[in-house]
Amino acid sequence: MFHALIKKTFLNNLTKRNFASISKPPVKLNRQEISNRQKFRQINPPPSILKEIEALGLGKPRRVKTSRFATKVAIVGRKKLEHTLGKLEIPQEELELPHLSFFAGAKIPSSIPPERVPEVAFVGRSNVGKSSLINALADTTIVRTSNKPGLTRQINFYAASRIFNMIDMPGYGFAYVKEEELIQWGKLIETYITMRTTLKKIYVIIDARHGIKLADVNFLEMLDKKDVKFQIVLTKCDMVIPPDLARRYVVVKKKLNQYKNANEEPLMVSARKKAGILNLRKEILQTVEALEKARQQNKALLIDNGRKVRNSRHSNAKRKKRVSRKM
Ligand SMILES: Nc1nc2c(ncn2[C@@H]2O[C@H](COP(=O)(O)OP(=O)(O)OP(=O)(O)O)[C@@H](O)[C@H]2O)c(=O)[nH]1
Ligand SMILES: [Mg+2]
Repeated sequence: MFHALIKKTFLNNLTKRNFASISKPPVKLNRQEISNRQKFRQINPPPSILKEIEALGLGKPRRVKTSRFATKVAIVGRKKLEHTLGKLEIPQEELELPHLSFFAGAKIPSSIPPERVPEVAFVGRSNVGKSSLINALADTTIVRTSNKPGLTRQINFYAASRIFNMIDMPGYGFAYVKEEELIQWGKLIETYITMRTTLKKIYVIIDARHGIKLADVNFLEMLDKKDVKFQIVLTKCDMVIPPDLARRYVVVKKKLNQYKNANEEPLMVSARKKAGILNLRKEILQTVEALEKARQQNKALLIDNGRKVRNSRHSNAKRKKRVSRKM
């Protein structure tokens, strides 16, 4: 009797739970999600963007199954695309940034260092890849990065050979920090942005997989209010397949129309693959008015390397001659 009662209540609970799960609202949410994705997939990006993505080596290669046990990495339709778009090459200038060194960290507005040279700052949601991008740009590893969000907890100032500064900011929209600390970060970032007269531009880093999120919108609105120029940079582009990356570019570019201080064209990069980095380097050098200096330094470097190569070849030839004479 007791057994039968337990069985009955168990069955009752089971059916109740089943009904509960059937009548749950997430089904509606799912439909919404699907339709958003469908809308995204319906975007037809212009061929010039696809060409740029392919030529810069951005975008995740699709894995194509070749046999039951092996997979071959290939960019699907690459040949077809090459056929329709022509040769996939975009000339890029081989530029290097000056040597980077850390010189100050600020947790409170009073510890922000005095203004000296032009500055560019990197801002974005936590864990989006700001610190990794600075490393890739300056071809260094001095900026600390982590796969856990919330690593950079102060404004870090890096000097690029006393010509300009690169600033690594703490991420916004990070949920696992005490509210007090979040408010403190917010104040710190806002003070720096509004007071700094040497700040030339803010690079707002956006994850190419997710696009512009609510936390980004709030930040961009603040930049517009404070009249600060900014450039959107889509990063982690190695994690999105080329057609979706092109669609993301289209969506982000359209959203930028509503901000008066935004550069019209978003840039696309991958810090991991070092793709699109040369374009961003050029943009930064132009912003801090150091492009000509960098060009001259690069020329000098090229000439130096050329001499070294010629000298070593020369000495190799001499050595060979000496050896053959001895023989
Ligand atoms: N695949 C890929 N991963 C990246 C790229 N850039 C950064 N990452 C990874 O993303 C994670 C976060 O990178 P960080 O540079 O520390 O990000 P952050 O924005 O400085 O993070 P916070 O300082 O916590 O705000 C690390 O695991 C990086 O290796 C990229 O271009 N491609
Ligand atoms: Mg960081």
